[in-house]
Amino acid sequence: MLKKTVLQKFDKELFKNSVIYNVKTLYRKTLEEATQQQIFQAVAYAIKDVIVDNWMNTQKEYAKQDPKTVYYLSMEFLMGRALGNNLINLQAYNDVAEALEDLGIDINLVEDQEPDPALGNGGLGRLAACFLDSLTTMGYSAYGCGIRYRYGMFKQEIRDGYQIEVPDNWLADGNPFELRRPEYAKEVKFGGYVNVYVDENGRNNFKQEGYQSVKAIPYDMPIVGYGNGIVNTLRIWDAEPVECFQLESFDKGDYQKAVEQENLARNIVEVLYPNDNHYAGKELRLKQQYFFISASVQEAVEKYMRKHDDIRKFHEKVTFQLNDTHPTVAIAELMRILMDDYYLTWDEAWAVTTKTCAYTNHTIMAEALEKWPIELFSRLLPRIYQIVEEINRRFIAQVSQQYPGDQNKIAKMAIIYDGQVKMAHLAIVSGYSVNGVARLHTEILEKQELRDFYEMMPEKFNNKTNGITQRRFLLHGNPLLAQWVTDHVGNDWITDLSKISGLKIYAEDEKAQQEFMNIKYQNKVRLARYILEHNGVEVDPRSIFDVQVKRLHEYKRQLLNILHIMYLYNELKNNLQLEFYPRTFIFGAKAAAGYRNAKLTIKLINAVADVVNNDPSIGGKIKVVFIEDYKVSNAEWIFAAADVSEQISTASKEASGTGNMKFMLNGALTLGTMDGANVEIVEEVGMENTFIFGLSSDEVIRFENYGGYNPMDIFNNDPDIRRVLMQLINGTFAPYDTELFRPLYNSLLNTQSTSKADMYFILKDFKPYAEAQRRVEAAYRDEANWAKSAILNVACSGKFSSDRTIQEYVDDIWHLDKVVLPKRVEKPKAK
Ligand code: T68
Repeated sequence: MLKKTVLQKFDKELFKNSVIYNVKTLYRKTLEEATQQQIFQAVAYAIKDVIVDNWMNTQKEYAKQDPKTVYYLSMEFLMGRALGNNLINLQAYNDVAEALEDLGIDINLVEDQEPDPALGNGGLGRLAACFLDSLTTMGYSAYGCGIRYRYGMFKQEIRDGYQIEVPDNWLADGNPFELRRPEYAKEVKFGGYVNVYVDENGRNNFKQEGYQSVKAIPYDMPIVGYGNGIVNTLRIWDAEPVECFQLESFDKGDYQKAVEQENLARNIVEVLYPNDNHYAGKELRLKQQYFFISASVQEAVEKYMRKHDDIRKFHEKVTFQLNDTHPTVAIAELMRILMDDYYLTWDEAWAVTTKTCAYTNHTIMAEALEKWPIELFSRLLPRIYQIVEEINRRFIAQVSQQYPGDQNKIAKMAIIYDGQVKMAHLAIVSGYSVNGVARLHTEILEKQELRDFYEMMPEKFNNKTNGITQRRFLLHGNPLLAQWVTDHVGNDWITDLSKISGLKIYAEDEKAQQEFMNIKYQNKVRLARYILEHNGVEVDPRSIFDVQVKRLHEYKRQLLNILHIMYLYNELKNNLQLEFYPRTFIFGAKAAAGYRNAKLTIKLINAVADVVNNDPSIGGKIKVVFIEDYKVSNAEWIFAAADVSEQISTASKEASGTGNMKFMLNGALTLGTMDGANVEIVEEVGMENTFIFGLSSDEVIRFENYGGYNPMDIFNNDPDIRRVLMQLINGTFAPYDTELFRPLYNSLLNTQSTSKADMYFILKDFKPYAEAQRRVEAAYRDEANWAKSAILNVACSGKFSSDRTIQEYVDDIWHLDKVVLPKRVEKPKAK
């Protein structure tokens, strides 16, 4: 057991004493007197103590071995709770559970006390968290760099069927795992103007003057590798006012400025923007971006220079991965530091920058593309804007040379055009790698969305299909199935998910099938209990659990799902004797606060739930549940309990999806379109173990290019669909306000001022979806065959580990060195 040699042995008695001691010194209480929250804090500090030793040791080793380091720059890290995950990765979960039991404490209750850090919206933020787990487990030197938002993603409450956003004060009780590092504070400058001075060497020196500044203070969170003693760092920046202005100095005219700076600092990290796949163009958002990027890039350069003397070789030891365009100002910030602080020439700085920065694209949705108005960008970041202008000028010269006389190329490709700064163009032109997040998505980027760039610089483009960490989403989230997998194939899958393919030989084994279905049943019971406690709805764990959990967005088509439920309900009401396998439809989704149709869809789901769940005539055959406040911690339980995984986005719109992989790993069968990573899931597990339906991405794109289709034809010719649509506006589900759902009806049938009717092809895909749902029901009736498919899904999920994804990033893009810690020699204890 190599693992035991690098880890300090878990000492149960020591741990128990440490918890008791922490409760005493933190709260002046005994264990019996302490609240649950206080016990959580005491346990977390006891664990942190162990982690910090490994953390120091890792960083010492990095200093010695000097490996190349990736800085994963991201506005979002959707970490989820740390305690359980840290225990899993320390391989101490069971030991700690036992030790706590000795003290009369239930580890589940302790875990449940931790606020769920939600510094992200959805897939993009959670991907960043999975990547940190994989990087660390695989022994790569990495920093996550982000923002310590005071308020993360809002908490969702459902009142009268509507979503209410409640602020998420996740730091209210303090965060036991973080460390404040004021010694690494950085100054970040906004506004003012740029002056040029010629220095004694005849060089132009650019100086930003008349600016406001903010102090960035880093907070470090440990990222624990699985069983290898390695601990990387998530560094999130808090903002504080700079101290140099005293309020007494107002008589010097600085008072106003001091107050403004104070407000700037207060506002900048206040809250995460709760929009996914949508760009709102808010000034404060650009401030957030530059704030954390400037601080992170400054620190990366300083750290490098503490050990090296030639900044021209920066890219040999450091790489920046830009998680979408949100951190793209890093390009200009690095150029600025190299030229203004280290006196590199433009060409020298450009040579370093273009070998340091790499960009990941996460969406082709037009409304998500970041385009900042020049006026705003140049006012807020005057020096950065100058640099972007120069990058643009040189790039346009290059385009003109390659495509002489082609003004259209310039119009399409310029970084600055039409009064806007296009961040994706800046990232592509200045980076050494551009990647999509699933094969289909990368193909669409190359052939459609970024075609001009792909033609000009094909060598930069590559695919990195997303992945998820099996440590959180199976080992921690589904302990029963994890143990069952280990019993059958050993435990290597924990760090090498390809090993899970060993399960294939059990797919047709009757005993294995029964054990699998029994575990699924127990997980459904666990979720049913959660639903009863949190929603007051009773659901039958013997029914099919059909689940769609993800952000609410029109392209993800929760509306298709609920319209189909309305249709099923009509079918049942028409014929109460209908053969119908009981089904529980489970939804979980947050809608961006200002997204009208998304919020109305939540109301519709709850309105349908109200009617269907309370109609005794259908004998409980359909239940509809909307799980409030979908987040990482309840997600783990939901995946574990799912039979059917709804992945029904309009083909071409979902870049990858990662929930689809979490369901698969937990043995749910995918009901989906050929979109994003679904394509690769089907390729791994076989069409026959999934339920695929609907338009292909090529068909969708063809319709889009030729002006869409006419949903009225479907409305007129299909009485089932017509009935469902009429129920949106005749009060069936809103008798008190028949007009309530009119906007949804209109989005499907009427061309809106800004969009086409049924932009997401819901009516076009409706009948194929209903047909696929019939296949699901038929398949579930054959329990042995269902179990076989479910086991095969688990067995074929190996590709979707983020360990595989990270290894591809390392091999093709980052070229990091693998770090192995020297084995610790355990001193023999004196008798
Ligand atoms: C998601 N994007 C993709 N964006 O939609 C999903 N956007 O297909 C993919 O699997 C995932 O990224 C990981 O690659 C997002 O989650 C956002 O959350 C977001 C946030 C801010 C602004 C724009």
